[in-house]
Amino acid sequence: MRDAPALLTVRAISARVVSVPMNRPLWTSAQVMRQAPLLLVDLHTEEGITGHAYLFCYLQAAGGAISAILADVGTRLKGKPVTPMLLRKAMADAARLIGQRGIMSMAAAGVDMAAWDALSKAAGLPLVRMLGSEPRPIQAYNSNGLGLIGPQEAADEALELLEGGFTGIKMRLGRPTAQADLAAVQAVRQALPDSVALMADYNQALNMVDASARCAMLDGEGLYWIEEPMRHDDYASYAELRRELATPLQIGENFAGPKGMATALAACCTDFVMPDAERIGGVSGWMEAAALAAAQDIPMSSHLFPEVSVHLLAATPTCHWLEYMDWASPILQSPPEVIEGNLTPGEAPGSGMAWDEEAVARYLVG
Ligand code: SMN
Ligand code: MG
Repeated sequence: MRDAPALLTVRAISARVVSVPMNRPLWTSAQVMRQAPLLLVDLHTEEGITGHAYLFCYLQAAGGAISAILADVGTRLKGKPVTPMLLRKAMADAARLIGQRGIMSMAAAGVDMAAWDALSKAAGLPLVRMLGSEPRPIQAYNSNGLGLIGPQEAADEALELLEGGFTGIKMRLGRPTAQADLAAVQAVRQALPDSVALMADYNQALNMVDASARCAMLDGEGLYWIEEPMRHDDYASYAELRRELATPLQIGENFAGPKGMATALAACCTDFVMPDAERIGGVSGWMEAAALAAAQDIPMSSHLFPEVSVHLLAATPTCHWLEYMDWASPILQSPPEVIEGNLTPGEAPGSGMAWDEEAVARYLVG
């Protein structure tokens, strides 16, 4: 019996770094960003279909580094079938000595997401249908802006962020004093209608002692979740903090693959999870993580990448909230639309992303 023919075969992988100005700066306790460094990944096939994915690189230099890794490792993928499981194994093998962490895992996630995009296009199906589900509206919270600004400014910006009918928004925390954070939370909460969920993100600003005091201070302030108050992987401290608080805890953007999430869940340290497509292992890693969350009935939200995440969440049994950022919108031919606070996966084959080449040329940096 001869082998079944491959649907698609990898011809090449190419990547470009763009630096896209943000409409609203991302002002976190760790870093202020005014430009989004994105790596646009294209997986070219012998059959003429190209799979697209982008990575958010945090530092522009990381974009160049991941691009160089893909140029090197990508040659190993040439001639292989576009089968996510096989490509994942090839990427893992290529990273066995350096380690499957950090930018190596981001590179692998980029290949995985681009492969799923190409496969879905070959099948003529949107990604959500390839994953066994179907398009439906997913509630989104507006995560643009709302950095470490003063209470009045924050309250004003919060109201602006409701445009599009959002039923949730996220503010950043981790100002120099607990009092300054409290004043900002109170001002924003008071300005928003009660029906709007207000999430808050510390970006790992606090140690356990401060987290305990500062989160207790915010516990009765109507926050929907408190995100990453401490170092992301100190699960024992998160478990302790969780026992002290009524407000749900949220972590997940730093889970390193589904195994990282499994370790966190075993520690019973969080109420909600929000994996990040590029750190959890692309589409393949996400679906494994979704199974873990489903097995324990943990509500699962997304981190960044609204374009792909809307497909993933629609195929996630414990789907919770989609994090909406507009950072990639300027370089996309059809950016996702927010309608009555929801994003809905389209019926176009793949993840629905196509580069606006004129815009890409404008923002190209590597
Ligand atoms: C965040 C921080 C830095 C870059 C992107 C996103 C943030 C979030 O932690 O959850 O939105
Ligand atoms: Mg966060």
